[in-house]
Amino acid sequence: AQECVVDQIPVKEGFDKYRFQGTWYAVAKKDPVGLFLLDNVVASYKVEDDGKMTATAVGRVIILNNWETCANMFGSLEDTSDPAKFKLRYWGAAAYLQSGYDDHWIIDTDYDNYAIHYSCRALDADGTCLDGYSFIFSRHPTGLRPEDQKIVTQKKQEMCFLGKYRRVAHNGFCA
Ligand code: DAO
Repeated sequence: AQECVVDQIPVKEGFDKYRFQGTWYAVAKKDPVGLFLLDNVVASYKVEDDGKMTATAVGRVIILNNWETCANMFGSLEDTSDPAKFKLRYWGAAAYLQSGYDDHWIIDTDYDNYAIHYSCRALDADGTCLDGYSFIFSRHPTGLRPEDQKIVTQKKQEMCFLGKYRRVAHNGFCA
Protein backbone atom coordinates (compact mmCIF):
# COMPACT_ATOMS: atom_id res chain seq x y z
CA ALA A 1 0.00 0.00 0.00
CA GLN A 2 2.83 2.38 0.83
CA GLU A 3 4.64 1.45 -2.36
CA CYS A 4 5.95 4.47 -4.25
CA VAL A 5 5.18 6.82 -1.37
CA VAL A 6 8.13 9.21 -1.50
CA ASP A 7 8.45 9.38 2.27
CA GLN A 8 8.87 5.58 2.40
CA ILE A 9 11.63 5.26 -0.18
CA PRO A 10 14.71 3.84 1.55
CA VAL A 11 17.89 5.93 1.41
CA LYS A 12 21.52 5.07 2.11
CA GLU A 13 21.98 4.23 5.78
CA GLY A 14 24.70 6.13 7.58
CA PHE A 15 25.55 8.16 4.48
CA ASP A 16 29.12 9.46 4.70
CA LYS A 17 29.43 12.71 2.77
CA TYR A 18 33.22 12.67 3.17
CA ARG A 19 33.54 9.38 1.30
CA PHE A 20 31.12 10.67 -1.35
CA GLN A 21 33.44 13.54 -2.33
CA GLY A 22 35.00 13.76 -5.76
CA THR A 23 33.94 13.14 -9.33
CA TRP A 24 30.84 11.24 -10.43
CA TYR A 25 29.85 10.58 -14.06
CA ALA A 26 26.12 10.44 -14.78
CA VAL A 27 25.47 7.25 -16.75
CA ALA A 28 21.66 7.33 -16.73
CA LYS A 29 18.96 9.88 -15.91
CA LYS A 30 15.26 9.94 -15.24
CA ASP A 31 14.18 13.39 -16.40
CA PRO A 32 11.80 15.77 -14.65
CA VAL A 33 9.22 17.88 -16.46
CA GLY A 34 11.18 20.58 -18.27
CA LEU A 35 14.42 18.67 -18.28
CA PHE A 36 17.64 20.65 -18.17
CA LEU A 37 20.87 18.63 -18.18
CA LEU A 38 20.91 16.45 -21.29
CA ASP A 39 24.17 14.52 -21.40
CA ASN A 40 27.91 14.74 -20.73
CA VAL A 41 26.90 15.30 -17.10
CA VAL A 42 29.74 15.19 -14.58
CA ALA A 43 29.23 16.18 -10.95
CA SER A 44 31.83 16.86 -8.31
CA TYR A 45 31.09 16.95 -4.59
CA LYS A 46 33.16 18.45 -1.79
CA VAL A 47 32.80 18.89 1.95
CA GLU A 48 33.95 22.36 2.93
CA ASP A 49 35.87 23.25 6.11
CA ASP A 50 32.60 24.08 7.87
CA GLY A 51 31.28 20.57 7.13
CA LYS A 52 28.81 21.68 4.48
CA MET A 53 28.72 19.80 1.22
CA THR A 54 28.93 21.69 -2.05
CA ALA A 55 28.75 20.48 -5.63
CA THR A 56 29.56 21.58 -9.11
CA ALA A 57 28.16 20.02 -12.22
CA VAL A 58 28.66 20.39 -15.93
CA GLY A 59 26.42 19.14 -18.67
CA ARG A 60 25.12 19.80 -22.13
CA VAL A 61 21.95 21.88 -22.21
CA ILE A 62 19.79 23.49 -24.86
CA ILE A 63 18.78 27.06 -24.15
CA LEU A 64 15.80 28.66 -25.89
CA ASN A 65 15.15 25.51 -27.93
CA ASN A 66 18.06 25.90 -30.29
CA TRP A 67 21.26 27.02 -28.59
CA GLU A 68 23.43 24.18 -27.40
CA THR A 69 25.98 24.89 -24.67
CA CYS A 70 27.67 23.43 -21.63
CA ALA A 71 26.17 24.55 -18.36
CA ASN A 72 28.44 25.14 -15.41
CA MET A 73 26.30 24.66 -12.33
CA PHE A 74 26.93 25.22 -8.63
CA GLY A 75 25.10 23.81 -5.67
CA SER A 76 25.08 23.98 -1.90
CA LEU A 77 23.64 21.07 0.01
CA GLU A 78 21.88 21.72 3.30
CA ASP A 79 21.92 18.90 5.84
CA THR A 80 18.67 17.53 7.23
CA SER A 81 17.94 15.14 10.10
CA ASP A 82 18.66 12.22 7.73
CA PRO A 83 22.34 12.12 6.65
CA ALA A 84 21.38 10.86 3.15
CA LYS A 85 18.75 13.56 2.56
CA PHE A 86 19.83 17.05 1.58
CA LYS A 87 18.21 20.17 0.23
CA LEU A 88 20.07 21.34 -2.87
CA ARG A 89 20.19 25.01 -3.75
CA TYR A 90 21.57 25.31 -7.25
CA TRP A 91 22.35 28.01 -9.77
CA GLY A 92 24.24 28.45 -12.99
CA ALA A 93 27.42 30.32 -13.85
CA ALA A 94 25.31 32.36 -16.29
CA ALA A 95 21.95 33.99 -15.62
CA TYR A 96 20.17 32.14 -18.45
CA LEU A 97 20.80 28.80 -16.76
CA GLN A 98 18.30 27.10 -14.49
CA SER A 99 18.32 27.63 -10.72
CA GLY A 100 16.27 26.02 -7.99
CA TYR A 101 15.83 24.37 -4.65
CA ASP A 102 15.32 20.59 -4.80
CA ASP A 103 15.50 17.56 -2.58
CA HIS A 104 18.77 15.69 -3.08
CA TRP A 105 18.67 12.17 -1.70
CA ILE A 106 21.33 9.49 -1.93
CA ILE A 107 19.38 6.26 -2.28
CA ASP A 108 22.44 4.04 -2.36
CA THR A 109 26.17 4.17 -2.99
CA ASP A 110 29.29 2.11 -2.37
CA TYR A 111 31.33 5.36 -2.62
CA ASP A 112 33.88 3.73 -4.97
CA ASN A 113 31.80 2.68 -7.98
CA TYR A 114 28.13 3.66 -8.11
CA ALA A 115 25.67 6.13 -6.61
CA ILE A 116 21.92 6.51 -7.00
CA HIS A 117 20.46 9.98 -6.62
CA TYR A 118 16.76 10.83 -6.23
CA SER A 119 14.80 14.06 -6.19
CA CYS A 120 11.06 14.43 -6.10
CA ARG A 121 9.92 17.94 -6.99
CA ALA A 122 6.17 17.54 -6.67
CA LEU A 123 4.11 15.14 -4.59
CA ASP A 124 0.78 13.74 -5.68
CA ALA A 125 -2.16 13.72 -3.25
CA ASP A 126 -1.39 10.08 -2.33
CA GLY A 127 2.21 10.86 -1.42
CA THR A 128 3.73 9.38 -4.58
CA CYS A 129 5.98 11.43 -6.84
CA LEU A 130 4.26 13.49 -9.53
CA ASP A 131 7.44 15.07 -10.91
CA GLY A 132 10.95 14.00 -10.07
CA TYR A 133 14.36 13.18 -11.45
CA SER A 134 17.18 10.84 -10.68
CA PHE A 135 20.79 10.38 -11.71
CA ILE A 136 22.67 7.09 -11.75
CA PHE A 137 26.31 7.98 -11.19
CA SER A 138 29.51 6.01 -11.74
CA ARG A 139 33.04 6.75 -10.60
CA HIS A 140 34.10 5.40 -13.99
CA PRO A 141 33.50 7.37 -17.21
CA THR A 142 33.02 4.02 -18.95
CA GLY A 143 29.86 3.22 -17.01
CA LEU A 144 28.68 0.86 -14.30
CA ARG A 145 30.39 -2.40 -13.48
CA PRO A 146 28.19 -5.42 -14.28
CA GLU A 147 28.03 -6.31 -10.58
CA ASP A 148 26.55 -2.89 -9.74
CA GLN A 149 23.88 -3.03 -12.43
CA LYS A 150 21.62 -5.41 -10.56
CA ILE A 151 21.70 -3.26 -7.40
CA VAL A 152 20.83 -0.24 -9.52
CA THR A 153 17.90 -2.06 -11.16
CA GLN A 154 16.58 -3.04 -7.72
CA LYS A 155 16.80 0.57 -6.49
CA LYS A 156 15.13 1.96 -9.63
CA GLN A 157 12.22 -0.28 -8.73
CA GLU A 158 12.11 0.99 -5.13
CA MET A 159 12.05 4.58 -6.43
CA CYS A 160 9.21 3.60 -8.80
CA PHE A 161 11.32 4.90 -11.67
CA LEU A 162 12.06 1.55 -13.31
CA GLY A 163 11.89 1.89 -17.09
CA LYS A 164 11.97 5.70 -16.94
CA TYR A 165 15.70 6.20 -17.39
CA ARG A 166 17.67 7.05 -20.49
CA ARG A 167 21.36 6.57 -21.01
CA VAL A 168 23.52 9.68 -20.53
CA ALA A 169 26.19 9.88 -23.25
CA HIS A 170 29.75 11.09 -22.70
CA ASN A 171 31.29 12.16 -25.99
CA GLY A 172 33.61 14.94 -24.87
CA PHE A 173 31.18 17.78 -25.70
CA CYS A 174 31.76 19.43 -22.32
CA ALA A 175 35.31 18.26 -21.69
O1 DAO B 1 18.62 18.27 -15.30
O2 DAO B 1 16.53 18.14 -15.47
C1 DAO B 1 17.52 18.38 -14.79
C2 DAO B 1 17.38 18.77 -13.34
C3 DAO B 1 18.70 18.92 -12.68
C4 DAO B 1 18.86 20.22 -11.93
C5 DAO B 1 20.04 20.27 -11.03
C6 DAO B 1 21.29 20.72 -11.71
C7 DAO B 1 22.30 21.40 -10.84
C8 DAO B 1 23.11 20.51 -10.00
C9 DAO B 1 24.14 21.15 -9.17
C10 DAO B 1 25.09 20.18 -8.60
C11 DAO B 1 24.53 18.93 -7.97
C12 DAO B 1 24.56 17.70 -8.77
